[in-house]
Amino acid sequence: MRILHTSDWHLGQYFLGHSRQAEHQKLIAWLVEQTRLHAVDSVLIVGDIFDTGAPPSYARELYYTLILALRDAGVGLTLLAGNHDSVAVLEKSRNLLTALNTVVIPSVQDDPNEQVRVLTTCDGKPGAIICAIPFIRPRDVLQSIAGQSARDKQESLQDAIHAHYQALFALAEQKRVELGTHLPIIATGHLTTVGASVSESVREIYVGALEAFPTSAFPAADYIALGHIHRPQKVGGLDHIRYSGSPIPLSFDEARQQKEMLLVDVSTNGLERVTVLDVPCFQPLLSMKGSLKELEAAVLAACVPGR
Ligand SMILES: [Mn+2]
Repeated sequence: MRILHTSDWHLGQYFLGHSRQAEHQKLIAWLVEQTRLHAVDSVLIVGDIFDTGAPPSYARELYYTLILALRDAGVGLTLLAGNHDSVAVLEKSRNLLTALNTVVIPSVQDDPNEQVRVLTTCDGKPGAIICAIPFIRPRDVLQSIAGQSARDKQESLQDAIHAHYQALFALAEQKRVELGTHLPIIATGHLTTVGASVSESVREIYVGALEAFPTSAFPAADYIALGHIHRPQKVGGLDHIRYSGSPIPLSFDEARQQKEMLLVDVSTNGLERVTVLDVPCFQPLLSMKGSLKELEAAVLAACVPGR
């Protein structure tokens, strides 16, 4: 089956006094067209769907527009919460969205079966098993222990996240046996891994608790779809552990990055291939430095049509 991996949409971002609404509208239209052109079965958005915990109405409207458009296109959608998302906001419409072919995972669930799911192809056949893991808040997996040092806390959080991945992966393997076909297993995550390069708009998570998760602590999934880091990249040079990055630049230091989404083909043989889809730039960003006089000239030069 073919999965499209993206993350960090930040719907509702208010960037230096400007709304990103028009860019996100174009992005949704572009994405829906890509799913048609490339025969995508299922889309994964790996966290930071919204920019803030209290997204403006137009951002919620964009969210529903995206969900309806993919439903109409017959494409599955799995949405994971990121550190910017409010668990309560995503939780509120979750049951309703189930009826629209959309799975929303706002937080770690009490019943692990909620997070280990079969992804189907457009024609309804099982294509993969997903361990749908959102941004993990320490309170989701840890009980606080009095007298722990900062270092102890960091270690126990890392151990708890590792245990969560292993438990879901074991459940996925069990489901695979029950289904009787060697379905590929995909895992997700919204976190910083060791060695990933960040940008200005990435809010540090796990400060004082866990700064970066070691790549070796992930389970042996066929593909690990990550979010949180806005620059697209492979992790540790590995083909199967990747950040898709954000689809639009969210800070000036991201302006020169070619933004991407990833087409991930998996089969009963595991990961077949990952194809990079370049996202068009819907709104160029430019930062310039200089005296007022120099800036005036630079702004005029930048405004020349066709530049
Ligand atoms: Mn983000």
